[in-house]
Amino acid sequence: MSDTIKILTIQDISCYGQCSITVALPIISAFGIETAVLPSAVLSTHTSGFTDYTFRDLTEDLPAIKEHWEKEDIYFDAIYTGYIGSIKQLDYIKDIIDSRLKEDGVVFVDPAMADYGEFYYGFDQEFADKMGELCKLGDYVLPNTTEACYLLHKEWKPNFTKEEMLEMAEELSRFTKKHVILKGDNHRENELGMIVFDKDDNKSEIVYNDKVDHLSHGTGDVFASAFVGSTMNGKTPTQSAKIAGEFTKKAIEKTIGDSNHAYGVKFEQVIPELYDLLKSI
Ligand code: PXL
Repeated sequence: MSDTIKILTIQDISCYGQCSITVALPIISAFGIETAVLPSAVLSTHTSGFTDYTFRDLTEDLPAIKEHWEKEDIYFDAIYTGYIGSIKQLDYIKDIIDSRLKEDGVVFVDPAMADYGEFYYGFDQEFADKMGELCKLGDYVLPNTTEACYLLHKEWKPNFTKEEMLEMAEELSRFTKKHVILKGDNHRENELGMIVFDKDDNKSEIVYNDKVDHLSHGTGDVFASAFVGSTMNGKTPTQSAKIAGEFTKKAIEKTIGDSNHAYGVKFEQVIPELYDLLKSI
């Protein structure tokens, strides 16, 4: 695995709950990649499934951190954004990409703002439209179907046909520079699909992993982190989608049956398998 790549991830710290930075930092590091973090907010827990969580908005820290990095001449090979703490941060993040990404650097945008047909608490259509502007800077954009529908101003439904998924991925091409990875293709009974759309060729491929019948939080972050790690290790988008999908599936499997674990997934227990997974695909 690579030992020279440096990436920055911008998303929240949910102190408890296995999502965002507490997932991205260990997973991307396990791929042999130096991972810097820029927290968009600090919360006591994530916002789904918990109540009365604390929320410290770090919006106004972003420009000062960027300025310090400019003085220190710190640059990144890739920037990966996830859950963002405020609409204003989307402008600050564009400035950080402009200023701190190497010339041939790549941008991953996970528009982490919604799932199962609804916005996470605090997000709305105005935020989604502005998130769409950030997506346009992305080389890889990784929405689930709910986020895709908000980006496209389309009605969400729990099940889309294969043709509808392929059409939606193509429509999302205006929200990426190169690739869309549209998650949540569930038209097959036993397999979960992802549409991997390549804007240059105007072509889609569908990558399938075995379905596991369990709902967990933070799986989008686990998937995106493994996708970033695989891609930065030279894998193609379809290979990275397969690796990230397998990794996420295995993490969910480790979690099933533990009634005290109704938040994130036990991805830590799959990290030892990462090297073999990366080699085998
Ligand atoms: O996993 C997405 C996520 C990230 N961060 C926070 C969240 C959520 C989803 O609910 O609440 C704070």
